[in-house]
Formats: sequence, structure tokens, C-alpha cells
Amino acid sequence: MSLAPWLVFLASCTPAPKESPQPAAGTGGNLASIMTERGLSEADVIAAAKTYTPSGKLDEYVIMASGGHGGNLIAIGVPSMRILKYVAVFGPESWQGYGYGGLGDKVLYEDSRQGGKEVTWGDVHHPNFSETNGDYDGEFIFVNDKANARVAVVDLKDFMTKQIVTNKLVMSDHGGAFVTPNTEYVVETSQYAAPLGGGFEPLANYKEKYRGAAMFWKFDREKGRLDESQSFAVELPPYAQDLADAGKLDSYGWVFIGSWNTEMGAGTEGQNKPYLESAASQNDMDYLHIIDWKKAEQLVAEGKTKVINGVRVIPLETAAAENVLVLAPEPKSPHGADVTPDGKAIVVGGKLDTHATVFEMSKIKDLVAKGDFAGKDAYGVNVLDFQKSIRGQKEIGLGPLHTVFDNKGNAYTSVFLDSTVVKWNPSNLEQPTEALSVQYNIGHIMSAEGDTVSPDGHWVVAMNKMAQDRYQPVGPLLPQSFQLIDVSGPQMEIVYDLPIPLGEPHYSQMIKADKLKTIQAYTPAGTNPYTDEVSPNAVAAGQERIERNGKQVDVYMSVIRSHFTPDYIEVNEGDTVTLHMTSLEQAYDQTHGFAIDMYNVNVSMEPGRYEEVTFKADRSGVFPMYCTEFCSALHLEMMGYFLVKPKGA
Ligand code: CUK
Ligand code: CUA
Repeated sequence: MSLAPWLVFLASCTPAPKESPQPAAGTGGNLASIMTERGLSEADVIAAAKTYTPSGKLDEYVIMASGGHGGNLIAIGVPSMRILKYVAVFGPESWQGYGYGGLGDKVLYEDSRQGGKEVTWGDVHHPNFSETNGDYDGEFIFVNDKANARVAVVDLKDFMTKQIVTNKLVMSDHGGAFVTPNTEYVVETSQYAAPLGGGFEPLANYKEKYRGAAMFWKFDREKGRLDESQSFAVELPPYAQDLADAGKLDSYGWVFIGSWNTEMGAGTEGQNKPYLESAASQNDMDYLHIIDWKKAEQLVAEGKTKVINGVRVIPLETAAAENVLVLAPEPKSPHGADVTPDGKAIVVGGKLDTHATVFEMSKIKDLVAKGDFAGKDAYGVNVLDFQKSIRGQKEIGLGPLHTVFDNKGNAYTSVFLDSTVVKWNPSNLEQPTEALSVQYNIGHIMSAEGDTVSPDGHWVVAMNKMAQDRYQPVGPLLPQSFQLIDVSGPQMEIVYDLPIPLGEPHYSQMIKADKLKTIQAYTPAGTNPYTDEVSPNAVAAGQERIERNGKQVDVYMSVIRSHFTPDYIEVNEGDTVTLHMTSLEQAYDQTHGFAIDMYNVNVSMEPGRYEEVTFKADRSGVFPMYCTEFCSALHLEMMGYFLVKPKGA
């Protein structure tokens, strides 16, 4: 990238001398004096020039980052690193009016963890864009909830959560939500083993009764929803499956999942046994799980499944016998399993090993086809020979976790204990590595279009767990920290630090912004964002009304600058009230909100949107209802009254 000559000139100026006639502090204007005042180096100014995005200019990329145990997603522009939106997914969010009485409640609460426990949060780990031919297509993004084994579908035409499905087999997941190259499936694999389908088993029965599972959620692109009835699972041993990735190109049809507890440590069990932590770290090798999902599909079609909680499951014995599941030893308590863009290799980072291990897909396929196995595990699953399965190993540093790729054949591995990003070449393991220090303790790493068959290069993001001296302190709970790294030059350079003031973002993906085709309004007015159809209960101007049927009161309301019609609703205590609200706006950015004070009712009314709120008028009194978005000069006047007559009045 070439800098404007004036900037190169100014940036390379030595600090202005004291007696300089240049403006003094606070009077602005001159780059050299600003650099002096603020103590900026030339490199700082170049970093600023690479990332600063003037008012009115748009970013080239958009990151969708997990909000961790905040339960949401974060949209961030690149290179500016400006936060664009939090997308509510697994928890209520009042700005978006999600979880406060509107239609979104059905998505959020209806399928919230079965078994009678209402769950109002999630732990988002891995967002994945929908793909077409192995490339992000910008239509949807999927995320998993590690805490409650759920997967959500977010529609990128309006950045709204449209569906949440609950995994009915397992209690927690981690290897999700990964998509196959044409989004045939959204893959969700378990983490902590438990009896499949729920139910009680003592820990002493861990090996016999506890299991993991790889869930293949069928994606119906037409409907934009996961189709539970077409989904299936593969039963897995209780090895604490970890990160997963779907094969592409040469490895299309396969899924890879790491694991870290092949020891099957189950904690102290209240006796004199080691903690799970140390029990799970005994073996030098754990197992990379290699699943042939094309073959799994066949077995499902042939009915070679058992049904648990309504889910078709390929039993472990069948998966083992048919080589739907094959294992390869991987060192040691590994974390990431990342498929290279050409699909020819799988890079595994061993948390307790100093290497990245590169598995070779052609070798794995050959060995499986020839039935050349080194042995079987305790469940009869075929195990490949380690040396025969790999391309090689690369010394990376202490605690390699995740690996991403650029457009020049390079890999970038996050190294947790060393706090570095290490650049290396998975096709040429002799090539020396290059390390960049990051601040601090990097977890995931991400690159521009990095999980596609054709990464873009230029940008890598270090997603750091710790940030103790990077930002103004805000109490003992600190933000996490994203560092934007320019990898376009000969050396990696950190060009921006972004604090993430939410739960711990585990993974993220970065998409070319022009792939996103968002709508400006719901058209025509009265469109239900969850069905994409005009609601039969939407109203045009002049059709607004209140209908009473016994104790049911239906209010057909329109919303437009700067009034609700009707703006006065009177009901009796004990009535059930349903508000059918139609925004009659079509102008971009003309959003209203609708709230009823003291009734915990709050929805967002983007242009053209239909909303519906049903609640019981169980408290008598006078309750103002008002617009929560500053929508016009008469925004404050956009209000009305909800009156509830006390019983017997
Ligand atoms: S995990 Cu968090 S740093 Cu859930 Cu992908 Cu590796
Ligand atoms: Cu409508 Cu404020």
C-alpha cells in the first residue's frame, strides 16, 4: 500500500522543535506537532492511516464476532474496527426489543433448553457464515451455544436471529456451528460427555453410559431454517470432543473434530481420584475424529439408526463398523482442527504440545480405503497410524491453539502461552516461522474470508483473552481485546486495538462487505420479519381498531411519525391483550419503538415491520406507552395511554 507523499513526508519529519512556529497543543492542524504532543511514532501514524476511516466512508470488511457468554454476536467494520451492531441471539436485548413481549420471544424462549428449565443466556463460541461452493455467500450466519447445546440461525438480510434449535441428545456443545461447503449441514459436536438424550447415570458409569455426538443439522436454504426432521447425529465416544471443521475440495464430505479427554477422566467422583484436569492430560495422544458424513447420510437413508428423543442417531458400533468414524492420534490435549483452504490438510494445535501437526487428507483417505489401521480404540473404532497419516509437524511455540490462512499459502497460528501469532507455511515445513507478540494470551485467530476456499489475506485478527495494560481500567472485570494485524507486507504489524466490552469472543469470521445484501425496510408495510410475509393482522392506514371478544382484547395499531393509532387503549384488569402493530413507514432508518411502562413490554418497529405482543393486563392503573427511538421532532409526543380498570370498578 502506498501512502500519499505528503503523509510520508510529514510522518517522517522529526518532532517539531520547541521554538517552532507550528501550532501548540490543542490548536491542531500540523501532523508533526500532533505526533510530538501525543508521543506518536511514524509506525503509529502509518497504522492510523491504514485504519482510520473518515466520516461517511464505509469499511471494506465486516467481522461477525461471537459475544461469548454475553450470548450475542458483534458486527465490526474493518479496517476501522468500528462496532456496528450487537445482534441479540440467546439472551434478551432491549434495544432490539428481543425478549420483551414481541414475536422474537417465540424464537428466544420457545425452544429454550427442554426439561422445564428456562434458559435466558447462551455461551456463543463459533459464528460461521453460510457457504456456497466453499465461499461465504453473505446470506446467513450460524452460532452455537456451548452452555446449552443450541444452534441459532441469524439472517443477514436484517441481522436478526430467526431460529434457535436445541440439541436433544447432549447437554453441551463446542465444535459448532461449522458449515459444510454448500451449507448442506450445520455441524454441532458435543463437548462434555453425558448420557445421550438426558437422564441420570452415576459418574462411575462414565465409560459405559456417557457419550458425545456429532449433530448434522440439515439446512433448508429456501426457508432459511434448520430442518430438524432431516437432521441426524453420529454417536461418539466420551472423549470430550473439541473444535471441529468441515472438509472442502479434496476433503469434501468429511468432518474433523479434535478431542482432549481420551483418558475418560470423570473428575474425583467424590473419591480419591484425580481432578478431571489432570486425569485428562495423561495421554501423549488424543484422537482426531474423522467423520465421513456422505457415508453417514447413506446409513441414515438405509435406516441404520436408532432414535433418541426423536433424533436419528447412527450408533457408535455402526459408525465404527462402517468407518463412518475413524480416529487418528493427535498430540496432546489438542484444541483447534483447521482445514487448509485447498482442503488437502488439517492443522491441529496441541495445547500441551509445541507443534502444529499437519494431517494429510490423501493419506487418510488411502489408509481408510485400504483398511490399513494401527488398531482399535476401546469402542472398536479404527485408529490410524499417526506417522502414516501426517504430512509433518512444525515447531510453533508454547500452547498452539487455532490456525487460519491467507491467500499466499501461509498459516497463522495463535499461541496461547507465548502470546504470539506465528506465521508459517503448511506446504513447506522447512520454511522458518515468524512470530509476532500480541497482548496477551491469544485464543482464537481469524483472517479475512479465512475459512473459505480462497482467503483474501491482508487482515488477521488476534482475539486476545487478556488486556491488563491496554485500556483505561474499568474495574476488575476487563474487556477482551482484538488486535488487527496487517499481514500484507513482509512483516506482520499490529495496527489497531479494539476492546470487546462483552462476553469473551471465541471465534469470529470476516466477510467482504459487498457480499452482505441487507434490506432497508420490510416491504410491503406489515411484513412479519420471522415469516417474510405480510401478516394477516397487519393494518393499512384507516383500518386501525380495537376488538373485544369476552376477556380477549385485540388492538390493531399503526405506527408512523409521530403517533400510534389508537393512542389510547382501555381494558379491564384480567383481560388478555394482543397488540398487532404495523409500521407504516418505508423510509430508511425511520425506526420507532413501542414500550408500555411497568409492563415489561418493549419492541422495535423498524420501517414496515409487523410486531405482535400478547400479555395479561394483571395490574390496574394508568400506564404511559411511548416510542423509544428518537424518530422525529415530535418524538416525545409519540405516546399514548394504556389504562387498566381495576376489577369491580
Ligand atoms: S474455543 Cu475459545 S479460544 Cu470455544 Cu473455539 Cu479456542
Ligand atoms: Cu417514534 Cu420516537
